[in-house]
Amino acid sequence: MMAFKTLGQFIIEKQADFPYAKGELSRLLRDIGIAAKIINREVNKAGLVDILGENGDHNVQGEAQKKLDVYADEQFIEALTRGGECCYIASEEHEECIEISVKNLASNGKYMVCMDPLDGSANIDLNVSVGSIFSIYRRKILDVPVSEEEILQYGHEQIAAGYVIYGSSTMLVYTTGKGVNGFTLDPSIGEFCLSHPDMKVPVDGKSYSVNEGNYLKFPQYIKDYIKYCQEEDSDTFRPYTSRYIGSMVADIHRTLITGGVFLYPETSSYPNGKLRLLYECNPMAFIIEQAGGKAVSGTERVLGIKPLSLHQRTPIVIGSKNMVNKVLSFMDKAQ
Ligand code: AHM
Ligand code: MG
Repeated sequence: MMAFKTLGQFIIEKQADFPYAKGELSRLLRDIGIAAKIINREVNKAGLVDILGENGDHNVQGEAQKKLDVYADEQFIEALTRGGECCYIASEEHEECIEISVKNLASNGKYMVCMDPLDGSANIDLNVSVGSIFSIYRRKILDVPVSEEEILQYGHEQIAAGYVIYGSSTMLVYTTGKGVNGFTLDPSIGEFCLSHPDMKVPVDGKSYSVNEGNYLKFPQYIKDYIKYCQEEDSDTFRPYTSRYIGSMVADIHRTLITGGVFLYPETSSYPNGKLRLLYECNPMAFIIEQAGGKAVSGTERVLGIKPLSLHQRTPIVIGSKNMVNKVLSFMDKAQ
């Protein structure tokens, strides 16, 4: 029989990497893994039961919310509440943070979680991959009540981050700042098993990923870069392939494995980009950087942006280091 390592075993083995950890972070990651399995079960049977379609509610961005978004959000909140390690949750689905605390401050959880419980929700009805994204921060001072200001930490202060992709197979990929590891769900035993140890994003790639429908709304340097991708040059393997799924998790997952660049730049309709800093861009930037890639918002490193509000957006260019640098060179030329 082949030896395999489950997510639970791996997390326990890695606990020693954290000098301050008493097992709480490990338990928190394990709880997220459990929520992911429950959401996966529901995503997989989504076509079979009456769970698809609009719920009638709208999330804080005014976008129509699907029932599965609500379900995923509830599952994460329940798992994090039950675990007791997390005291504060910022979710794409809630305007304000959710506080999980008891009166005795000393026994409150030390961790705060930012999450997009079901990213790529426009793809749910279409049997196209969707995902969940999470980001974990540690409280800096424990003996005061937790506040929104506290969760607005720099991305480089993340303790851990990860995503789950509900695709042709379901995978959980995460980092705690010591490389990136990927686990594939084996449905026959209901366990995430280590399948992609120490993931590295290739330093160069041959594909670019951007919603080209927005072309006319892009800044000139992005238009110039897209033109560069489409030009023929055998030395640099151009023209590059264009790949855009419209689920950030799926587009980043491909970028992580095969290399490439993913762009959601500022547009005339979204002057700050579309994607959210706290629970989309920061966790993905942490993972990609840990895998040897690069993530910028333009001139700035994504992980170096000071968040000012929970649902803040940022432009993002992320992926293979050389490709991101090439985009930056077009930006330099434009200035
Ligand atoms: P969501 O969190 O409401 O699902 O929106 C985020 C998604 C990302 O997954 C994806 O990269 C992007 O929106 C696609 O946007 P667009 O349709 O503008 O290309
Ligand atoms: Mg999202």
